[in-house]
Amino acid sequence: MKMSFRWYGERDPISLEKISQIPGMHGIVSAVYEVPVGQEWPEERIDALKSQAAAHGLAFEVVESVPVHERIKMGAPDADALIGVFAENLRRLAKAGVKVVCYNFMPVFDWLRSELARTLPDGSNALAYDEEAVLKLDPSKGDLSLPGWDESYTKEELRALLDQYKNINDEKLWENMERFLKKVIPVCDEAGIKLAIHPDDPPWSLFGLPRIITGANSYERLFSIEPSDSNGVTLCTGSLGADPANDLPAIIRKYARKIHFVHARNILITGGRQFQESAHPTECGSLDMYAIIKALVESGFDGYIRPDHGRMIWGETGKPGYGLYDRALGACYLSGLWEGISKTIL
Ligand code: DNO
Repeated sequence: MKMSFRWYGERDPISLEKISQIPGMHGIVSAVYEVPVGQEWPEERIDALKSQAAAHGLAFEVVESVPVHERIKMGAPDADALIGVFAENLRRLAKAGVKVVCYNFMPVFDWLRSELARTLPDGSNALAYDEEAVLKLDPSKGDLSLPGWDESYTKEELRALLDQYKNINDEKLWENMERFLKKVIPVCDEAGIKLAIHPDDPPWSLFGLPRIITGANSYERLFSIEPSDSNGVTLCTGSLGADPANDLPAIIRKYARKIHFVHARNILITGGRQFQESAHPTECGSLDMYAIIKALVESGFDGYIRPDHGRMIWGETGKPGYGLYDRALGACYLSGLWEGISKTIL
């Protein structure tokens, strides 16, 4: 297991020095965030990330994310050219020593929450999701401002995009994904990259948009498109776990070979389609983090793992979900679980 930490590049208020001081930290998870989606990443920018990380004793072997252009997801006429750009970025990343590339196939929105800073009884705050509140929002009116997704759309562009998706149902989105995977997985096989799709978050459809990576059934279909292990997943416990039907330890045991990257976070389910992000330990949320880590250890997982979506504690402010303190505590807790479990059972 290689413990990692997301770093948003030079604009990230959390320095590489601070990340390197977290015990047991192997490397960073980053990306060339400043290049617009659909364009090639300059090799100098990739190399710069690598050498910045190395200067702090950190590896740069995981990219999150190479974004998939909406026109690829829509199956537009220029999709093939855009898939070509995606593939070229994979080749360049492989050349710089990157091993795993995370991506997602969620139309328009990435992860979605109704609150970015819900105050918790202990005075900390966390991201929260309440379906009723989300459905009252009208994204085309600019009601939504989320830290996870591309905020560069104007209201008009967003409205046009939502309109274009009106003709795309789950089946069509699967077809477009198939077209994408058939082209990029052979490139991954050749270059030595493991592609790792992030599940939809939350794992169900919203605003009438199709969403297809939601649980074990989606994984069956995904792997049947391209059986190569390069066609793998980012197992995000908090995303899949928001749907109690997803038995995470069972999913891990069944698809271990396909899991290249883990986002290990806990959530507290507060009602039907309602949850808030909690601290990482089992006792703080609804997910059994011990059982999740045990399943990974017992399956021989030796990929990358990172804490995810910390609360804001000790007065910290910053990018919601991506402060230093709670994620650092999470990393230590996960490493502790890992050591305890592996020394007991192996
Ligand atoms: C949220 C993240 C997601 C993730 C992308 C992967 O915190 O887990 O934004 O990076 O969905 O493509």
